[in-house]
Amino acid sequence: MIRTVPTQPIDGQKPGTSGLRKKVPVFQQPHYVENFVQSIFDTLEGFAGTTLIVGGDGRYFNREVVQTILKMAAAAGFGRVRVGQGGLLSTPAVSVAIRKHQAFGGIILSASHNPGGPDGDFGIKYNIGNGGPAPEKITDAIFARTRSISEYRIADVPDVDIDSIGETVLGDTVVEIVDPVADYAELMQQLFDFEAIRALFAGGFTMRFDAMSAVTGPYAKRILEGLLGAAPGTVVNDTPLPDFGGHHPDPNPVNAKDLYDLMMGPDAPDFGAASDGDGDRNLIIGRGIFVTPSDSLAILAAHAHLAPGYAAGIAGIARSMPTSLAADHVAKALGIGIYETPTGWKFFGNLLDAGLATICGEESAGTGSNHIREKDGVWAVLMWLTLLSHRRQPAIDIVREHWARFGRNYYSRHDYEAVPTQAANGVMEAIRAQIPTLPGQAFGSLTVSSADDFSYHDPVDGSDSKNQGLRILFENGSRIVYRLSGTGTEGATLRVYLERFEADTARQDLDPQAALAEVIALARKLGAVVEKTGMAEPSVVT
Ligand code: G16
Repeated sequence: MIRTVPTQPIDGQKPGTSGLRKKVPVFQQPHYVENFVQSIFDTLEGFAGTTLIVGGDGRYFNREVVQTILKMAAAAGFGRVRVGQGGLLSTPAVSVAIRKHQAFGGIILSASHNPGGPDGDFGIKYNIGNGGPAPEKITDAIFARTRSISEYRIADVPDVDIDSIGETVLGDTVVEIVDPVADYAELMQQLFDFEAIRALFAGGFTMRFDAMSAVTGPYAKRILEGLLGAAPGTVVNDTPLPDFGGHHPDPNPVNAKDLYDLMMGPDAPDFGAASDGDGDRNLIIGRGIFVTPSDSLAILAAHAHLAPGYAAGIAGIARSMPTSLAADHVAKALGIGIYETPTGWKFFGNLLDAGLATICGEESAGTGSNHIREKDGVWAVLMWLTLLSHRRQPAIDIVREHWARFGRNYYSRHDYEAVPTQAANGVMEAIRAQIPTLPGQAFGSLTVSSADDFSYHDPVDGSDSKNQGLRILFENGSRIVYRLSGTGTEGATLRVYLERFEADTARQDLDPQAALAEVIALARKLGAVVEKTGMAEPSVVT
């Protein structure tokens, strides 16, 4: 009943920042999915008879690929495969399940915040036994295998009914269709004081959670409206759709514009939040204030002890290099470690496993902790609700008090999307060439204190990651970072990260773009961004 199918290597199956991401039609080519999945299995050792977790964000092609993986996992000799009902599992829920059920690993089908549908994006990620994304040495090995693969193995069996909870036997493998929310909701109840949050809602606190027609709908509905008593209708766009209802499920003020406009308007509820395609990102908006992911990380780290799961305090904070320095001020005040890693959640895994960091975050709307090994959108919302239930203050006051105590790191990211790869590389090369001569130079009020091509030495396993972004630091605490995205699927995306520190409370309420104007102008000039990309303005400003 197991069929061995001859195949040939297919070009370009190199995992990026977060798994293999391509357009749907690329994944639909004959053998494309099978080659990649077999390459994952060929790279792993010692999984015979163990458990594999499988699920995705429900995007177009999710259901078909789940079936392929089930048949290939059976052929490969896994003992049990746990699949979310309907093929759904959020990325954090996969991480929870791997850890809770001591699974060998998990496969997540998602292209995260990228649009879905027949012409949209699809993706496959492999997570290891600690619940986190496979580290580079594994993704490199998977890629190497895709270049030499000559056959794959698949069980010749009918499709499994993935919509009904229960077990099916495929040869020696048990396929178990499970409630996608149960394990996740159970863990959240261990970490947070649900009674306290329930009391907040019972007191008339109002909220909108926009699930963006993606995977967090069922999670948010069950937890917020079901377990915490938020008013019915609090969770909107709560049904995961294959094309996300035509939305771009990237929770930022641009793509979650309805939520943003509501929160800035006269009828705003007390609190607003959104999550992305696969449920690992978060957007936090108070009435009248968008909280940048970098500020959110700093604020949550400063208050984590309020949640029962973190009552003993936190060991350290880790942030990706382009994330603002706001968290560093908190770490300093708390006397705990701060770790600066390359972009990519996988770099936090070792720090969390070793107990060096407890809370992690990224400017790209990711926040999380040692409860799993992924960033976690609903977790971030529950952290904020914990804080709001204790402080009983509007979010905007909490943010302003934070700035008054620690200073404000004005922050913005300018994305130049779908730029020809050569042009994007041209900007990077232009900056790289200037790095040796920049320190000491003054540009208006900005004097360069240092500039480098960021590289990371992992303090736990000793590995080194080079070329992780170009950074220019200024004497007044301002910073410019240039990086090429590792998650785009069209041309290149140039990201320019802009930051300025403001300690004076009288000047902490400016519009960020105005506050950053000098830094923005210099960043464009140094990289000759307009000339090289041909774009007068960035495509997305957040
Ligand atoms: C992924 C990674 C994140 C990273 C983000 C943006 O998030 O897991 O660590 O910050 O991509 O990466 P880039 O700047 O290279 O596009 P997700 O939510 O897409 O899995």
